[in-house]
Amino acid sequence: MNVQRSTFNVEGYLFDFCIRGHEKPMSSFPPYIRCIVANADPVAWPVSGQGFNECSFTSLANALNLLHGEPRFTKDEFIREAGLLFQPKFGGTLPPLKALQLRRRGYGAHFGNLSHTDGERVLRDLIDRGVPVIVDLYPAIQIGRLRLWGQHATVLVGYSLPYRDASGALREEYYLVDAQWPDLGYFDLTTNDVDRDGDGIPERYPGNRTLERNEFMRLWSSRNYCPVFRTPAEHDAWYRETMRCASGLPVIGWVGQRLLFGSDDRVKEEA
Ligand SMILES: [Ca+2]
Repeated sequence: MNVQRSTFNVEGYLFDFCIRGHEKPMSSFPPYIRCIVANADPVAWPVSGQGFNECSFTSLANALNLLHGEPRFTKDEFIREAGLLFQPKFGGTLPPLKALQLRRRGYGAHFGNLSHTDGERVLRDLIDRGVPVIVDLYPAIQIGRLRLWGQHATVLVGYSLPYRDASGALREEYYLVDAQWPDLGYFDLTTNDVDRDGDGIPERYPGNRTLERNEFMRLWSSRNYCPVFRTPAEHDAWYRETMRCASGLPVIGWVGQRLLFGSDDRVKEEA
C-alpha cells in the first residue's frame, strides 16, 4: 500500500514538474470586469504608445493587435498610408479615416455616432462580443452650434459591473488603451493598476487608463465610435441584429452625415 502510494506520488510529481510546470496559470482581472481580452498578463496586450497627434493610427494598431493577440501592426503603416491626410500640426487626421483604413485591410468597421441612442448599451454589447471599439474623447471640434468629432482617439477595451472598493465606495468604470496616457511618451500598461480590495497588492485592470463611468460619458461627448470586427460579415451581422441607421439630416444628406458625424446609429429595440 505504501509502495503504491509512493509510486503514485512520484508520478504525480513528475506530471506536475513536466506538464503543469509549463502551463502558467492565466493572470486574470477582478471578477466584476468585462473585457475583450480575458488574460491580464501583459503578454496578451501587444499595445504601445503614440507620437504627437498620432492617436488615430496608434489606436488602429492597438485595436488590431489586441484582436489578434499579437503585434501584427504598427502605427507607422497607417501614417504612411494616410499621407497628406495626416497633419499633426492641425490635430492629426479625420476621424472617419479609421474605418476606411480598417476596411481596406479586410476588417469589419464603420464610423458611427451614438448621440441619439443608448450609447453605453452599444459599447457594452460590443465589449461582451470581444470587439475593441475606438472612441474619440475630449471636447469635439465645434463649428457654431455644430459638434464635429472628438479630439483624441482611444481604444475602449472593457467596463466594470458596479462594485464596492475596500472603503465601501460604489464604483463603475470604463477601461481604455489611451496611447498618450498619462502623458505623451509615458505609456505603460500598469498605469491604472491599483489596490481596490485593500490587501495591499494592486489588482490588474484592463488597458492603461480607468475612467469612472460618469467621467467617461462626459469626456466621450462626440459619441463617435468605430467598432473593430475581424470580418465585414461579422460586423454586418452584428449591425443587422442590433442596430438601425436613422436617415441623415435633410441638408447634408445621408452620405454627408456619415462623413461628418458618423452614421446616426440607433439601438434597434428602441424603435
Ligand atoms: Ca489588491
